[in-house]
Amino acid sequence: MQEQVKIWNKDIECEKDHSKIEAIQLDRLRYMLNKAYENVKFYRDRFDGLGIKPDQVKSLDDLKNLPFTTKDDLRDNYPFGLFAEPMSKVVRIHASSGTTGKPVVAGYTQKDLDTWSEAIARIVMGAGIDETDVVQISFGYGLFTGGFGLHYGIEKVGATIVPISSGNTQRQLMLMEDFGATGLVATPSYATYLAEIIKEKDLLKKLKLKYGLFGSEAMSENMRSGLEQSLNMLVTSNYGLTEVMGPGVSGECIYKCGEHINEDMFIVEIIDPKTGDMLPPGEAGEVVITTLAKEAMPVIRYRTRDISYLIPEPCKCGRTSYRLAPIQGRTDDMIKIKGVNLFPSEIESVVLEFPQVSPNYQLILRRENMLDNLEIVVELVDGSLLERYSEVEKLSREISERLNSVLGLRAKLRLAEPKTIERTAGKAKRIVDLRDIQ
Ligand code: DLL
Repeated sequence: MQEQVKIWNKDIECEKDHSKIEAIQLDRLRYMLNKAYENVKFYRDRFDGLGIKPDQVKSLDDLKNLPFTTKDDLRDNYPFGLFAEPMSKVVRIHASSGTTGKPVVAGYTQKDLDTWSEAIARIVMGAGIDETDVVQISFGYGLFTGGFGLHYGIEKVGATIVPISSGNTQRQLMLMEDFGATGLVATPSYATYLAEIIKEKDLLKKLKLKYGLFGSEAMSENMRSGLEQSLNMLVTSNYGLTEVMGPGVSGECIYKCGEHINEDMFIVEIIDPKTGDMLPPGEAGEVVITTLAKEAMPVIRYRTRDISYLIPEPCKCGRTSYRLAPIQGRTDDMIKIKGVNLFPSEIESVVLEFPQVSPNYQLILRRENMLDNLEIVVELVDGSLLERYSEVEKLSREISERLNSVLGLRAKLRLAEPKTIERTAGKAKRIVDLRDIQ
């Protein structure tokens, strides 16, 4: 069936004259900079230290003269040091899960929550959702921004929400069938797990799924097409991070050709991670985000560590906003093996070309003889293959050759029994780094 283009806020999303959006951006940027300077000691000290006054920013181009904000800056100001509003105006706190140390905290005023719902309403409608849909939200509801973040935007477009949160997979599937969910909101990893059980139980024919709105982690094209097939749905990705709001920065429309940025709410730049210089559209580098519409916690030039590039051309859906290409990975997840730099998603993409392997994999890093070594562990779809030695050998050889020819990567490959890699209801842990504990 031909998918229909749906647009929540035509005035903003389809503005033909991009200079009008840029005028909004500049206006909001100048307001936000002054507010951050007046109310947040961290920004005031930093600007004063560099001899910069917010009023010196006269054009969007001047943004490049402003200092970056990093995750360490957020940690140093934990928990509420970057808030630009008194706590009496802050109505919600979220925080990133952060595996070590203190989490990154985000605060929201009532107006921020309204802005957030608007950002999400545009994204989910772009991905196909409207008031006729029943959407199961399988993101965690809690400090994580995913559950609550998607919730209010989906409610705003009038869809029926099933706020089941993450985990309890059997119950997820029962309600998915009983309530006739047409939309699923989850991480691609959790969707992969759900798809696995759906296949085992032969449930697909009982489900009405049409749209998968996935985010919070990278998803290769091969992972996407696998999910589209196994769940018989249109899969889009949407992007965001706790530091600047949560989900809502950008999202793919039904044409899946880059994520439309909510440009009146965020300025997204791409920089060279080494030099900090701004890069032109089309060139990949680190995503840097400035918030334009956050009251409680404005963030100036936040270095996300995510790698992507900008696509300026208008999309055939009618939206004119710049798009963000799929996030390739995070600079801190980049693996360097024998002089080759790689993101997990690149390895994923090659491995998933082979129908004999499932989308469950792990990358194990070890240090041997002073060198970093990578072992790629991939689960087989059919465990009985392991009993047929020559077939295993052949498949291993084919995958290894493909990894070498596409990525220049020579790594140990292990084909594992099905279900030996831990499943997750949230973000998958792809990299297991054993280098420091050997
Ligand atoms: O993951 C916010 C979110 C929730 C986005 C739900 C989309 C859907 P954090 O936990 O702070 O926030 O993690 C942010 O996750 O810097 C990226 O590295 C990664 N990430 C988020 N969305 C995508 C995506 C949420 N669509 C970090 N593709 C970000 C690739 C993503 N990576």
